[in-house]
Amino acid sequence: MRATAIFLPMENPDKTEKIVEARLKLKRRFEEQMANSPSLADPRPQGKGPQNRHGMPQVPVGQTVTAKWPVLDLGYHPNIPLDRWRLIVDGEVENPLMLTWDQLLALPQTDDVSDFHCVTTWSKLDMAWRGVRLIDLAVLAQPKDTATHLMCYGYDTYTTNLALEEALKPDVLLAHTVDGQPLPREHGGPLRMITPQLYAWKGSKWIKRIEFLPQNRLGFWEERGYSNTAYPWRNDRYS
Ligand SMILES: Nc1nc2c(c(=O)[nH]1)N[C@H]1C(S)=C(S)[C@@H](COP(=O)(O)O)O[C@H]1N2
Ligand SMILES: [Mo]
Repeated sequence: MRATAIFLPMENPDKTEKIVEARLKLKRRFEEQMANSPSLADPRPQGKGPQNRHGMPQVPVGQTVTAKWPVLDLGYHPNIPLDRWRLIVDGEVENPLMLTWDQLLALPQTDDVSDFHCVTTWSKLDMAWRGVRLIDLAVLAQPKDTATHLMCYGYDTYTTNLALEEALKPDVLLAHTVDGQPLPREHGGPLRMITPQLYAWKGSKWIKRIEFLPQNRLGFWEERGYSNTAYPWRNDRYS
């Protein structure tokens, strides 16, 4: 992997303006697709319970609410000391990035409460996350117009793919804190992605690299028969 120079917008006011422009452009490009996506606009979403903040039934079809937080992964929990931790953003972008932990924490931080739906049928509601919105990082890397998807890589060799209209939603976070505590290692700490509007396997624990792609490519579970799209309110588990 190439190690590339990174600039952070707060270090350079000229570039800040460019970033603001890039953010608007990116938002506009996916706005319509996002608004019409199944987890926001399905006319017949499947599930039960009161509505979630997007008007979907709180508990998607086939899911059971759990108070516990099960651990699900490939069985290897990488240990990444913060001084050696790096996050790479590359691929179909104008400005590839490699961030240190301090640089990640210097980016705008977002708090959000969202639900977590695991394809193995448990859902954990109202999880309080803190981290960096993926879109806030994406605008710094400036995805090219040809970018359509992402591949996310974990330090444990996991991969998972996402369409950009899902990945750039405002509730998709690179989270380092949950319920006010540092994200535990077994849940993907120091940093993981969360995708509240898709099944949770789309959020890589121990995230290490985000590669923008000019076309879709399948990740670890997607290659093994899991759905490409993973919409919880459509019972969209397998392909
Ligand atoms: N790096 C990595 N991320 C991963 C996985 C994995 O094996 N490795 N498993 C996925 C699956 S299948 C699920 S359900 C969630 C589980 O997250 P949790 O263990 O924090 O509940 O993480 C997802 N992200
Ligand atoms: Mo899973």
